[in-house]
Amino acid sequence: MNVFQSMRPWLSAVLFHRSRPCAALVAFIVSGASTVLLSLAAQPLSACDFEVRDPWIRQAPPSVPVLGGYMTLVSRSDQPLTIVNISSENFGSIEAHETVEKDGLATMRPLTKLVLPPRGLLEFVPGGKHLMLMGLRTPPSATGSYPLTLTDSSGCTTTVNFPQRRAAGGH
Ligand SMILES: [Cu+2]
Repeated sequence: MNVFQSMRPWLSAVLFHRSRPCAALVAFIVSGASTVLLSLAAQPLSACDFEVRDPWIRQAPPSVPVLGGYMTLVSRSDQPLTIVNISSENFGSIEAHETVEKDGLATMRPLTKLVLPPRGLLEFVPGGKHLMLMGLRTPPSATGSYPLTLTDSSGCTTTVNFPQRRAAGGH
């Protein structure tokens, strides 16, 4: 039994649990394995089928209890992709909301599901979908950003730094 065969059960476990460090392991393992698997290694090491672009958090004085967060979620999946959790050690809780106009008033409603269309986008912008970051526990990093961890329905997680940005307006 060669090394690759002995690792096969473990390799399939790794392939089905696609977090970032596991993808690095897969690339490492397949680099010595068959040419079929080599095509996997040629993929970029971003493990999840989604990507977070242009993340930012609206800068606010410490007295403001809730911060607004924005980003563009991009799917590389051919299937609808659901984000099931967004969390950060810096905040007690994070919710996704949508601002809607009702009787001439802007109100917010929680988004119960975050579904990205196949190979499509979900945009979080001021006045539209946004993240509400509540219960600040720890200040931002020295560079002024907050790490947020996003999890999809396959269990794949990615952590992205959200820098603070000055911007006028509400959520
Ligand atoms: Cu809100």
